[in-house]
Amino acid sequence: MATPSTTPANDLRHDWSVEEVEALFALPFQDLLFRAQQLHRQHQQPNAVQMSTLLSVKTGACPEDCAYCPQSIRYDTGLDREALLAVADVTERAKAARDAGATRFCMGAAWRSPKKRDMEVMTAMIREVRALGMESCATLGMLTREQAQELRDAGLDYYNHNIDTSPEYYEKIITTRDFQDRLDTLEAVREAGMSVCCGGIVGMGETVRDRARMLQVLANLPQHPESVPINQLVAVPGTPLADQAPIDPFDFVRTIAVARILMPRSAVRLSAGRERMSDELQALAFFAGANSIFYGEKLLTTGNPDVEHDRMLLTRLGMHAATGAAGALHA
Ligand code: SAM
Ligand code: DTB
Ligand code: SF4
Repeated sequence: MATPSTTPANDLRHDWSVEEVEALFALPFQDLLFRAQQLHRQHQQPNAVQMSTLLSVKTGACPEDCAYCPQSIRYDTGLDREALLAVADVTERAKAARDAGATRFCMGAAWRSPKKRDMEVMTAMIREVRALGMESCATLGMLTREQAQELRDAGLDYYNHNIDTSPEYYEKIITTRDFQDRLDTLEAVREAGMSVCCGGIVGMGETVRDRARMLQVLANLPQHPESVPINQLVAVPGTPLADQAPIDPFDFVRTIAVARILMPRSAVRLSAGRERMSDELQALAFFAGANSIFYGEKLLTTGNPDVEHDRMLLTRLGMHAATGAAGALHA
């Protein structure tokens, strides 16, 4: 097996074979974590954690059929549908997030893709978030090149668009769009000059090979995503994945470690699912190379640890909020 690059940024690999990635997953747990932590220390500040706060600016009634998602109109999850929030309300929430210590504000909308009128409101929200001195991020579904440019021109730093799983498992999870649609949007985001936030979900019944393929696709993109969210499925009653058995926590940590090894300069985010994780498991995920979290009581529609608890956790671990805006375009 080839040794992952450990030196200069321009020496990052984009040619991983799936067998190489599977071999990483198959390493003894301690060997894998040691290797990930070594790379982590070469490329990242070992005790800093980047904090993003999420806000669902348009909730529910999404026409897509993503099997994990409580916001799809096709599943009865008891979620109240909400219209697009007013700009002033979003500004207030962003300010509160900033005051609580978040450096990035991420706005999510349950759309297949934004419409013209939506774009006008979103660009206004992005300007407000930038004016607060925060990094901005949005996740609004598929984008055309023109829409990506419009968001960039409004000052959007990051666009989140996950590949979610392997190309092979994708059709078991989503039928209303295909894997290539996701890649096309990611390309449009890159071309517009924004930073890419792209990762996926584990614990949806996929195999280790699917996890390896998902990370292989991310690492072999022409440029690694600046931010790689690794979500653990939040199994929401009413969705097709409601009864999915949880992933073995060690396998979740392995996924983080392999992401760190494949994309040593990216921020790897310990994303959805933290509410179910012990402090000890989260510490292990940080050791494996996670250095970013969602910070705030809510993700989009489901819960997240409360901020006091997260602050305490970082303090107990001697970790701190990352300052500065690594990867940001307008820092
Ligand atoms: N509608 C847009 C889209 O799909 O790109 C943006 C919002 S969508 C909710 C953003 C991401 O949240 C999804 O791609 C998925 O990775 C993650 N997500 C949604 N529901 C989840 C769940 N129940 N558990 C874990 N991750 C979830
Ligand atoms: C990402 O990878 N995870 C976040 C964010 N990007 C948009 C969303 C998680 C959503 C979990 C389910 C919910 O709260 O609705
Ligand atoms: Fe809609 Fe996004 Fe949920 Fe899929 S993940 S149903 S596109 S909100």
